Amino acid sequence: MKFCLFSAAAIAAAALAAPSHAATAYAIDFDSTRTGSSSTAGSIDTETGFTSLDVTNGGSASVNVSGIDFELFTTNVNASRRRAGPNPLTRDFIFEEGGNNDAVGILIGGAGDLAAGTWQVEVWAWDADISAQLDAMIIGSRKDNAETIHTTAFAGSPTDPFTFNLVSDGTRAYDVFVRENNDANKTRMNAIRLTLVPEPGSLALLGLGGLALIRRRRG
Ligand SMILES: [Ca+2]
Ligand SMILES: [Ca+2]
Ligand SMILES: [Ca+2]
Repeated sequence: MKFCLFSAAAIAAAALAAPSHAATAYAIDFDSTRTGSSSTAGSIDTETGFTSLDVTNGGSASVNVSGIDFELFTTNVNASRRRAGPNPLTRDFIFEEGGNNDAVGILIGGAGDLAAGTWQVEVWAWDADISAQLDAMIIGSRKDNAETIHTTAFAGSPTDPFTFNLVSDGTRAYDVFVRENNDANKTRMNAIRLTLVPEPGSLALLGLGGLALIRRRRG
């Protein structure tokens, strides 16, 4: 019997073992000083609790957060803007427009970088100056470049993200993208946040493991 309890503790310890990147949340605000195609008179304005990714010059801008390189990617030539409103998170963004199926996105490092588990993904997509044209955008994710589409009809929001779950196996490469699905061929991406969802099974095992340790000490 004691052997069984010890096994439970060992399994619980394994569940606790830190992956290569142990962070349980990544929050990135795409920031830009670009107020026009040839003007960068704005200021970098980062939302509280978010890491700044300076996308002023677009391209493949990147930022390392807790060991993972978050890097922009795009289907064509991307660009950024900073608007007057409405808040530090959604006033600045990377964008792509002009062509059918134009998309922008962000790589979550490379193969094996995103720890195994279920991640809640929040994507902010908004542009206060052209909000009426953003009547529909596609939000998707990729696992080794294989797409999963999570919505085809996100109309954007000055405050609220589109939210979905992404399951990582801890070995593949993942990314998240926004693709136009509107007559204006316009897409925007303002910020992203990933939050690890606790696994009920792991919590149960941890409870068992803790119990086993207590019993061993008493026994
Ligand atoms: Ca932003
Ligand atoms: Ca910002
Ligand atoms: Ca279109």
